[in-house]
Amino acid sequence: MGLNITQKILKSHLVEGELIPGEKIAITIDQTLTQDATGTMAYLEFETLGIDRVRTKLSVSYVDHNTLQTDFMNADDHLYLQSVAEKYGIHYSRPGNGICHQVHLERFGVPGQTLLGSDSHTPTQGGLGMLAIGAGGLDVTMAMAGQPFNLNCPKVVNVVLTGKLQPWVSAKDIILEVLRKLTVKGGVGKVIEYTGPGVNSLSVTDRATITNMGAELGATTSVFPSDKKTQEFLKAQGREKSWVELKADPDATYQETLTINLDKLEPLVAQPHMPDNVTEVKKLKGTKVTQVAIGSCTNSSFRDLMVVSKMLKGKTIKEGLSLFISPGSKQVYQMISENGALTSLINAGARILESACGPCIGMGAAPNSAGVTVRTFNRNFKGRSGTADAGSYLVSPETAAAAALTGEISDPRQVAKKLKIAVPKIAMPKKFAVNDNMIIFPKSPAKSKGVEIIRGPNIAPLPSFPKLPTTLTGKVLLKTGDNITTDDIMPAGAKILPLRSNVPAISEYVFASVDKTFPKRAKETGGGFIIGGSNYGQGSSREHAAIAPKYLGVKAVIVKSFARIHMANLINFGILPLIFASEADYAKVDQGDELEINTSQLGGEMKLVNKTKGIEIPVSHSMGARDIDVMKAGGTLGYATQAAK
Ligand code: MIC
Ligand code: SF4
Repeated sequence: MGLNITQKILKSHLVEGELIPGEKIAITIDQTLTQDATGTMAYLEFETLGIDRVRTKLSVSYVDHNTLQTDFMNADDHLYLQSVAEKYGIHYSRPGNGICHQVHLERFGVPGQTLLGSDSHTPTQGGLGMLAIGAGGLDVTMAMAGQPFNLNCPKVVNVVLTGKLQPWVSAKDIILEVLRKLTVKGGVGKVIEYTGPGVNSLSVTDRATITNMGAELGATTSVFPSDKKTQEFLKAQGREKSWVELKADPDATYQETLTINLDKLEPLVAQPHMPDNVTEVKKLKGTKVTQVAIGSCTNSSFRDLMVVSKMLKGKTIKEGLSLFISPGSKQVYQMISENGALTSLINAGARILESACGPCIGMGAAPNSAGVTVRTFNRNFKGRSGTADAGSYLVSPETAAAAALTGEISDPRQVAKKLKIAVPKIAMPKKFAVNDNMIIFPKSPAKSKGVEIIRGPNIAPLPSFPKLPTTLTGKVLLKTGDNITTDDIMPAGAKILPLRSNVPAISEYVFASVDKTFPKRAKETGGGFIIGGSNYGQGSSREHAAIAPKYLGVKAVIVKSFARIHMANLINFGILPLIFASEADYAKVDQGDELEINTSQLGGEMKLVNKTKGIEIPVSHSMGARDIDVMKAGGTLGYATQAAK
């Protein structure tokens, strides 16, 4: 039987299990990436393993999130990361070099290989035909140590693209349409594979916009074929040797199919506060906008910024709004600077930021109170922009530029007609500006040995956690509804992100935007339980959303369903992830109830005793045999040290 692309890559990397959807499997990992906000913790973990050098084909440590330096903390982290990279044979992409996913696409991604990254948008590399998966820092640490990555064998969804994108409609509109159809839970346990004649008309960076935001579907990853377009891209990056062809066999099968006719697609927008709250841009016409932000790992490629520059050339952005632009990489920045496109942006009134995540993670450029921000980003969760009551609308670069010109949410097709703007035709450059001077390449093992690790005062040692006790008791500290994000559990932003290397300090902000009293209450009662709805922990890969609650004494999280990466993070840090059998059972537990769970029988169904209500509630989990051993050992680090003995 023929194989699809996902099966081909999984098969060539499979070390355990069978390729049957839902089965536990393990695959080898060729490359890893970390970014600074998750990387410090991942390397603190790596240091505890006592290994001399990473055991991957390639590992890269990027600095792109914590670049606003309002005190010593972020700068100290950068030096820590650089020294760790030098010691352990890791490539180091210096601050200013760009956003991890954009730079990785340009300089390192390889079709057919596997990549594990401590960032949920790692699937961006699927645009190159790589099987690229986001994971918690500890999973990436173990991959750097040469361990296989454990996952549930995914179902594969075939998204067939037919037709051709119409003028002023672009790749972002495709993924917004997929989100509208499948929702933020629709991709859980699945890989989204793109096929069909429409693929051919999309460049590698267009494809990367789509695979990037596939993270918002909750998917394991998304992947495109590696074809002539991929070959041209790699050639223009001076990396043609990395190209291999990759396509699904003609008789490949899929568990689900979704067809999208590109001819019919219109400019779309995700409204506050969920990426799947999608409608047509024209329906929101006239909504006043106070900020436009263009950039992020979703839409900051050369093509995207060229489109914006062409639309703004010779014009001024509307009064009453600010336009922020962050180029995705130094390469993009250099190219728009050399060809004059940057000048048009500056002249139009754009506030140009460095090549980094910036406003996407609330690192500066927070909107005004109750502001409306139109962004080319991938997430619009409440408060993520840095302003609790602002509303974020996610759009394509075309729609963002139209908003910057008119001060309102406007359909770029109509704006172009009114302002007589020609359809921007941006050909992929024959040669990109390749200059790796901001990447520090690994030293020889002999030279690495002598490297001293630089540790600033905010870098706190990793707390250690005990083995799982046989009885877990305590109060329900918090009961939440559905779709709780990791931004809700462990917020980011300019104030909290610098504490990522300091677990005791960051734990003071757990659930800060949901219930400020959480940390205090948790500590007073000696920890307890969290009750959640469906898709609990969607969004980021940040393991701090597990470590910090663990530090506060959270023993188990009991929900209707989990998001993949967050559940893995809970297991990694020894928090029991349990699932209610029904909506009715979820209703039987209230905040403040006293609960008890016996953990001596971790196989299959378990009983949750609600002592306050005097009832027993059946709960289950989806941990495999290995996960159970990890859980018993109090988490992955405890498990790894036990296994090494
Ligand atoms: C995000 O977009 O939420 C982040 C910040 O990139 C996170 C990682 C983090 O929290 O450090 C992600 O997507 O995994
Ligand atoms: Fe950075 Fe935003 Fe991309 Fe996360 S989603 S990696 S914060 S640009």
